[in-house]
Amino acid sequence: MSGTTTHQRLEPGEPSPNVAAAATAPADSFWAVARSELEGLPGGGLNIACEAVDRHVQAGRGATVALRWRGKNGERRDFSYADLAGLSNRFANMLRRLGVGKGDRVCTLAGRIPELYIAALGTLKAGAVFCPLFSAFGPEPVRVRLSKSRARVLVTTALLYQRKVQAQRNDLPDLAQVLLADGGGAEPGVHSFQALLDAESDQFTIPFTAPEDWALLHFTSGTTGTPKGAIHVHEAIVAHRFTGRRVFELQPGDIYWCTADPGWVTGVSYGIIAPLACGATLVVDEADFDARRWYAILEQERVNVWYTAPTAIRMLMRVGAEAAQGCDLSALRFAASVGEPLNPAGVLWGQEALGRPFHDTWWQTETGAILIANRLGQELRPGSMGRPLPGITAAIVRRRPDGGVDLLDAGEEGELAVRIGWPSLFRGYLDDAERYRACFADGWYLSGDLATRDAEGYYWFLGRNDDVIKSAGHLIGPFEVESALLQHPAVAEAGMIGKPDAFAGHIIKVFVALKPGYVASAALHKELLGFARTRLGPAVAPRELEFMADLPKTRSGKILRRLLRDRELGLPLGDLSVLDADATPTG
Ligand code: 6R9
Repeated sequence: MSGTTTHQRLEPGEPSPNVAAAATAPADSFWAVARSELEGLPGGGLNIACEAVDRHVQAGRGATVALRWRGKNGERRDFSYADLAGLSNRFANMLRRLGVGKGDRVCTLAGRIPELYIAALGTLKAGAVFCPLFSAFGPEPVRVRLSKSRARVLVTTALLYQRKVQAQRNDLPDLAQVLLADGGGAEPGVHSFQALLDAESDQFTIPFTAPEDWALLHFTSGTTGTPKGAIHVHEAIVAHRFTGRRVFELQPGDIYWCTADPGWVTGVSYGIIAPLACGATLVVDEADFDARRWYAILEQERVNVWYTAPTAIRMLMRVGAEAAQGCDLSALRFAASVGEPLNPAGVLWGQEALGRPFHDTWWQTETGAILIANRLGQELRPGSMGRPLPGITAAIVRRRPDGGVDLLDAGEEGELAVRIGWPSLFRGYLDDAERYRACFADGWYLSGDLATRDAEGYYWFLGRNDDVIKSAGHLIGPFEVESALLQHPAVAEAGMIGKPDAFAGHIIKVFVALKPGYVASAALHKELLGFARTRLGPAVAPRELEFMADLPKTRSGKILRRLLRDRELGLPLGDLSVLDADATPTG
């Protein structure tokens, strides 16, 4: 079970504070028009999977390929919209048989395998909440997320189950069923995904799901505390589809490839939902980054629209534009990027290598969909994230001590804020109403990103105002990393920073103070890095570790990670008045 909480708990379907405000926001009529383009369910209901899959079958597009899967070892499987409708119906029937229904959480822990996509859509059809976990997480982040989400069902593979979940089943009393994509288990409650699906009918009537019913749960990180579960509702599909059409200009039949893993928000909003909602063919590559493979996919699949990330772009740049030479990329109409700052060189390199510049886009787990972008047909400003989409009002603000915000002028640096009232704004952090409320002031959602706006309304990213980092595009919070190290008997204190890296953007570095009786040594250094990696998994593991006598802290005992970072980077150390006098950094 997740730990007890003192915070107010939102229940599925319960209106959250911003919803009422959203109804009166000026942008509302705009979104009402976007909403009217959707199919909906009888009686005013809305269901993401209906819009993403079933409506295309009903419109006679059932034979169009919805998902083209390319396996690690060269396998290829095509799933038409009709196939996907039938398979997700089977999954929804199976959930019903298992007693899993409205508001229940269904998690996946898997690479990019077809079962994940079937589970996601089937979960949404059943009115349950889809919660993806990244397959490169170690046992610790997996347990925390399964526990916090109170997952009833987990879809995974035999290997991932055995490595990351099995030993922790006793700590997960809510997890009643585990479905293995690659076979069954002798263990009770562990089933073969395929066998269960085969036993079900491919006909299913989606039960009524209200637009405000919970649909997606995405864990994300902040500076403090365990990961936060950002809740999205079925209404979010309005923004998914709208941005698919207005940013990517996706039409039925287009070939679209998003390289993001569905373990993170981009891989769900734009790696499953938006392209399907637009009737496109979604290309899914199971394999990890490989420049030649990627160019071959762009060429062979005749990809029209490509959505990737700065880390991948930097890796392609390293291999050199020559690798793309001789590839026929003439089908590519639009290339875009998200997740980290994309510098002008990356934008222009796209033009050189692919014949298309990369268009930067900005959004977050909490915003659910792209809000700011460089769009086709508008002037592209390399290095800028672009301009707010129609229906979105953004601003640069400064928080006032009284809890309100002041709007700043063009050219001034401040926090990027967005006027509430768009459909995919998150509706809460699971079990944490207080942290949710702290994201809003005076009718604005405060992003935590620092930026400026130029005279023409383009937004320019400056950094974050917290201690969270992006490593290879993955958002990582210090609490999780430091907590894992603190489990080692030798560790008294740990502080995480992001250290700039030419490819990953940042790598994780930790500073460690040892308990009395322990002595820093090369052997302990190696042991601690290995200890962290075993628990956290490769995606979240620190790459560098440094011993310190004491970590710099505020008088109230909070570790000053910014000071650690500035010191590491040789930057001026700024205002040290908050420092605890006994804990000035050594060395
Ligand atoms: C979609 C996603 C959100 C954070 C965000 C910001 C960073 C996203 C960016 C960008 C610079 C861009 N970020 N897009 N930074 N330029 N175009 O990535 O969601 O994982 O929640 O991360 O990513 O710092 O606040 P999420």
